[in-house]
Amino acid sequence: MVTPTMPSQKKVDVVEMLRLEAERLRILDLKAITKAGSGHPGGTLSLAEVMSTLFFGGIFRYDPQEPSWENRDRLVLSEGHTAPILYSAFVEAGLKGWSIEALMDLRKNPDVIAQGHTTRGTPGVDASTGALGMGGSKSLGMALAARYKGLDYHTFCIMGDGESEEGQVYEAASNAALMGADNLTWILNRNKAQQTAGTQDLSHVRFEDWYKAMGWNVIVISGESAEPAKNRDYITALRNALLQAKKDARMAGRPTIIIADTLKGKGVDFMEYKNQKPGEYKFHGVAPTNEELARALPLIEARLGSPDVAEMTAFLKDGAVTPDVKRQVNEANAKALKERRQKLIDIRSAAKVAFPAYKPTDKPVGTRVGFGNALTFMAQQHPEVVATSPDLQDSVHMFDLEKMAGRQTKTNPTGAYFPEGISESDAAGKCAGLGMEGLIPFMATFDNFLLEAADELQHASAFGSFYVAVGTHSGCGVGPDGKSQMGVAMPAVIDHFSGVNGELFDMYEAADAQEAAEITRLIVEQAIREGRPRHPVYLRCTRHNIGHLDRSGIPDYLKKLVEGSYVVPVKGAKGAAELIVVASGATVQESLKAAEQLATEGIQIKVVNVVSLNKIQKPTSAFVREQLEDKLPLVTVHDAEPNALGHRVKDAVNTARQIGRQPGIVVRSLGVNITPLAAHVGSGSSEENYRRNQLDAAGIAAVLKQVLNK
Ligand SMILES: Cc1ncc(C[n+]2csc(CCOP(=O)(O)OP(=O)(O)O)c2C)c(N)n1
Ligand SMILES: [Mg+2]
Repeated sequence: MVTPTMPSQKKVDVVEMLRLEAERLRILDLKAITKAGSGHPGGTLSLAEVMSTLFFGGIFRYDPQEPSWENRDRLVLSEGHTAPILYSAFVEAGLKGWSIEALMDLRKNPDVIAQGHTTRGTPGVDASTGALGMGGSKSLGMALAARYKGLDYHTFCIMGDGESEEGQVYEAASNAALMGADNLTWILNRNKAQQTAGTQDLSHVRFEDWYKAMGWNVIVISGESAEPAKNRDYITALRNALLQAKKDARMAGRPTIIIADTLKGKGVDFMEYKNQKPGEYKFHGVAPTNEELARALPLIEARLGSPDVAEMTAFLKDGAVTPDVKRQVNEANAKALKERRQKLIDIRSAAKVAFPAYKPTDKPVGTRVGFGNALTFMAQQHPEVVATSPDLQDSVHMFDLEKMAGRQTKTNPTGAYFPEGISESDAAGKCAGLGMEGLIPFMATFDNFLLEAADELQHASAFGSFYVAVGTHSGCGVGPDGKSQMGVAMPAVIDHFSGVNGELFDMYEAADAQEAAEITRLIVEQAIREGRPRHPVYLRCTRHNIGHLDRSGIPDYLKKLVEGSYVVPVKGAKGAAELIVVASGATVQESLKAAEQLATEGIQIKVVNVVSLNKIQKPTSAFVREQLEDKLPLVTVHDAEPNALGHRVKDAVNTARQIGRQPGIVVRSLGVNITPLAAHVGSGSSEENYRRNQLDAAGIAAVLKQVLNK
């Protein structure tokens, strides 16, 4: 493996230069925050030495001319509010796109690159952060992607001590240890304080014990003082620890955490945290005034002195990779990537896997089965497909994928199944990291348990991460397990993350197992053909068994699937329809049965299957253009919270009006009633739960007749 550049000047005192550079970063950082008039000086000041050492101490591999160089090391600043100190390092490193002026535009408006919290798209920023607790999982996903793809980049993540109270940090730490992710190094900014209090006032965890107990390699270094001699010792220890962590990569079998024992506000006496009582420390989230800045700068400058400008400039330049090393790194990684890809293909080639092909007469199955079988097939075809499930691998049908492609462990880096404990947030965040590195990750759990990762899902849509979140066991059809296992809210939740036009989240729900398989194939093939989308994808499946639709009367079925909805022919229907039933998922077939029953009574119903509930409202959608009928009333049917589908169909009706059509109105939205005391859902058969919510064929037919006054 190629090692990164090292500051090469023989005569230069590297540690002293890093110390001086940390002080220069402090000055830039405080000036930017003061100018912005808002920000987090305390946390940023405690990270000055970390940034200086990472970027200029021969640790972090980067090319300032190509900030998104594919073989750069990765850095996730999980405590995203400390962004200005990272930006200051970018400026000093001469990262393309950055300048003092850009830094001084901090927080100015949504166009500036110096956003208040680190945001992807900014040169040098590898992950969007700011909602605390989420960066660790992303860093883990990035590190595991490197291992899977055979690449040698190292992933770093910086976290706050207060931030570490977030449960997801534990989830990610536990999984990183399980996976033996030794190409991953976390740096804990143990500066003793958080927003409203000292960290000891809100948590008594001893990080060294905690991480050791989880199986991490733990290094504690002391850096509470900016006094030059003490700070030199800190920087020396920090640099050695970071060098060691990189050296151990792919050998140690466990991730490293460097607990950097610092002080909040380090280096500016009146900004330092000094065991103030809760509520009394000022400089967490308050920018210095101009007067405070004027008092702070001399304190820093006194330790900085006046370093030789030419020497400093040369030293900073030396932090970057040289063209020679870059070439070697590129060559080595291109070769490794090619070899690994071939190996992944070879491993999978022997397995006999077929794409699902259900016939209408086949035994009913849950749509999850169609999804799981198709996923195994797609993973065989495309080694970019990887999968995880928080301890529900059996329920979500991912065991076959593991059998075919192997389980990812420290001794089996080619496994496409990435095991995960009962940690939905970490699973989702890890998938975001895997997706950022070009893989096609699927994360599956019960539909209801996706809610545990709601912050990650929202984050993925807001910041454009790609992975596929699959919710199986959806709706009240789950049956005997009862209400806590019934996912009914997720379609509405995801829809609300998907933007006005649904462009921030692709949503799919399958009406039968074949449809789940086709959607799975569609998602993978689109990502391969058109490149990874800049948004996540949601697929909703059932646990309970449902029959198979007869698609023989549906021409161009796959094209219709892409359009987001299609008309399902009703057997025995004659003449013009009197009402449109719009259904999604498992209730499509119940609606169809209801329509077939009513057809025998001379009542004509049109049935539309909505595959993507957030596509139908667009003016270009097949639903608006072709499937709505003038004046016909609409009834929506969904095994979910009723307004999810109901709301989008109403949107579609509005859109149709705007383009000059005369659709009828939505008269009823059938869905699941989870009122605590009403006993509409609970343990019992799927049929019974459907019956109680009028989601079964008989219930739907009764509602339709009532609406039509028949
Ligand atoms: C999920 C979440 N909750 C709350 C906040 C508000 N917040 C921003 S910084 C902070 C304290 C962080 O403390 P710590 O991790 O110790 O950071 P540092 O001391 O380095 O500033 C809080 C509560 C947030 N950004 N995200
Ligand atoms: Mg802190």
